[in-house]
Amino acid sequence: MNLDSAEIAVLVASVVAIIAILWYFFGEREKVAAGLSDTGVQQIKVTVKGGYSPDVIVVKQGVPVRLDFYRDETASCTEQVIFGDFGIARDLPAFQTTPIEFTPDKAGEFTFACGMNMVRGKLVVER
Ligand SMILES: [Cu+2]
Repeated sequence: MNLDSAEIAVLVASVVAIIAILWYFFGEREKVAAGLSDTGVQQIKVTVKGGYSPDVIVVKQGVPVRLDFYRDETASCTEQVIFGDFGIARDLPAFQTTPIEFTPDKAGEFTFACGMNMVRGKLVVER
């Protein structure tokens, strides 16, 4: 089989597109451990823009957590963030930092999401 350069270009573009799609759905998410502040609070900044960055946050059980959600957009989708497992629902005003503070009392993986459950992140609580 002989391929001319245009066919090769299409083939290469297709393979790149497929890899990009696989990466998008199955690639490693941005996993970040919260840092420990002087006051003993596990603190991390989360940027909200079409998603959460980082979207996998690792914390320790039984230590106070402070998640500083900075919402860098006005899209109504992300105007609320909900930690259902911890009974937290908070409005995130645009272009402001909204701290969410709680102490995770149980270990495991807990999803947090926008009010419509479309944009999601994961809080990993380690023992
Ligand atoms: Cu949404």
